[in-house]
Formats: sequence, C-alpha cells, structure tokens
Amino acid sequence: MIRFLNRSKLELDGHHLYCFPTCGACIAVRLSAWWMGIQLPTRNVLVSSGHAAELAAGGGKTQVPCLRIEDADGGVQWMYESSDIIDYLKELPSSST
Ligand SMILES: N[C@@H](CCC(=O)N[C@@H](CS)C(=O)NCC(=O)O)C(=O)O
Repeated sequence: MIRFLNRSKLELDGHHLYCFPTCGACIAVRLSAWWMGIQLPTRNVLVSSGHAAELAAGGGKTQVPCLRIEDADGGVQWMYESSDIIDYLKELPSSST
C-alpha cells in the first residue's frame, strides 16, 4: 500500500462512480481511491434521478457503487461490486492516474 502514497492526486479520465454518500460500500471505494491518490468523479444517484436512470439503463441494475468506465474508443463498461472496483483501481498503471 505504501507505493500508492507517492501518486499525485489526479482525476481519472473516463471514469465515474455512481454512488450515494451514506452507502457503506460506496464509502469503501471512495476511501480506497483517496488512499491510492485517485480522484474519482462521482455521480450521486440520490440527488439526481438522471444519474439513477443512467445507471439502471446502462448497467442494468440500480445497485451502487458502480464504476462507469469509458475507453478511448467510446466503449463503456459498468463495474459493480466494491471489491471488484477497488481491485480494478489497484491495477491501474500509474500513468492512468
Ligand atoms: N456487495 C455490494 C453491495 C452493494 C450494496 O449493498 N449497495 C446498496 C447500497 S449500500 C444498494 O445499492 N442497494 C440498492 C440496490 O441494490 O438497488 C458491494 O460491495 O458493492
């Protein structure tokens, strides 16, 4: 974990975390990202019905946290499960963040 402390705090392009503030699994993802020095843009599904609808339509279910990942070609992946999201963030090359 120590190696992550040296990362500079940069926003991750093409990534959005669908979440809400009091969701424990969402807090785990956000804390992990913070610890890794990753600034993860968030989309609060409780304050925006638009974000909630995007999540349901794109990801197929309303569960949070969900990480929307858009690649350079415009392809989109919806990743559910806090542990999978955290593992994904850990595997990102330093140049992505
Ligand atoms: N195993 C999941 C649990 C996620 C979970 O329980 N999310 C709740 C909020 S904390 C939720 O979205 N419930 C509403 C739903 O599933 O539509 C994870 O770790 O990500």
